Amino acid sequence: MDQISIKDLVVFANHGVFPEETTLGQKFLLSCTLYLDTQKAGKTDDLDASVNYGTISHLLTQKMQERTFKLIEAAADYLAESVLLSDPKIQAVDLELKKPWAPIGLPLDCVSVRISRSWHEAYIALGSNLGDKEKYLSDAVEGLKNTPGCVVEKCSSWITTAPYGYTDQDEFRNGALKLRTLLSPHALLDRLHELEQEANRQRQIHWGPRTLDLDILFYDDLCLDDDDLCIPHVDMKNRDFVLVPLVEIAPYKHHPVYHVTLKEMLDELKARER
Ligand code: PH2
Ligand code: MG
Ligand code: MG
Repeated sequence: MDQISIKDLVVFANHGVFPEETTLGQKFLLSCTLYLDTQKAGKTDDLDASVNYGTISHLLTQKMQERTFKLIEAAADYLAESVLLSDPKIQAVDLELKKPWAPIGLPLDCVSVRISRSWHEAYIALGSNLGDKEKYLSDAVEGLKNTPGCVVEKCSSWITTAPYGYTDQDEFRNGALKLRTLLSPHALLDRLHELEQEANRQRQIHWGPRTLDLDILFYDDLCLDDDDLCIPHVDMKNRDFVLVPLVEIAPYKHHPVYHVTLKEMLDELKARER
């Protein structure tokens, strides 16, 4: 993707672990590369089709000076996120924060941290089979809309489904949504667990009745399997309550492991069930 870069912007600010750093302040150097499509601006010569590097430089200066962080890691994370939130045209950012006067009592050229942050695309499954099911689902959508660094881009309608797996329980309301997010997979999972807790979810029977279940189905084309998280979500090829709402919002999305579209997965499931 195209890049616009800013190199060694000088900012005087008050970040640091040592008290003298937060009281006296010191010089920092900021470099950042923005990833965006510049072709339209290239063809039209119109600044509105691109991102103004002057605006970004002022934003970086203002964000550097409006708060005090102990760690350059924390300052860099805050800056990168502020840049990504400032204009939806910016897909990703690399950011380097240098501290040339780090007061450690030794002669060094500078210390620095360098990070990369970007928007990601995630799909979430929603389910409820206890209490006011639709209210739990719509509160979860609102909760995600109100989560910093999360934009709900599409949401399916809610469907009623028979319980799958453990069948001696009430029918479900299910749905799916598409999210643009700055959260990592595990940070997103933590946020989903918070929303389940806000719905007073009790974890008693495995696969048992629940007020709210939020599962990550896809995160970009990532394949991940660790103790807390498995992406893509397991067993979706056998679950119409996942595939039907997903196909409503993303029929032609490819499954990163099976390499078929979601619509093909659903058609295949229906053929098996016949
Ligand atoms: N969720 C389960 C187990 N079974 N059945 C339906 N119909 N809908 C669900 O959301 C569901 C289920 C485990 O998460
Ligand atoms: Mg589930
Ligand atoms: Mg779950």
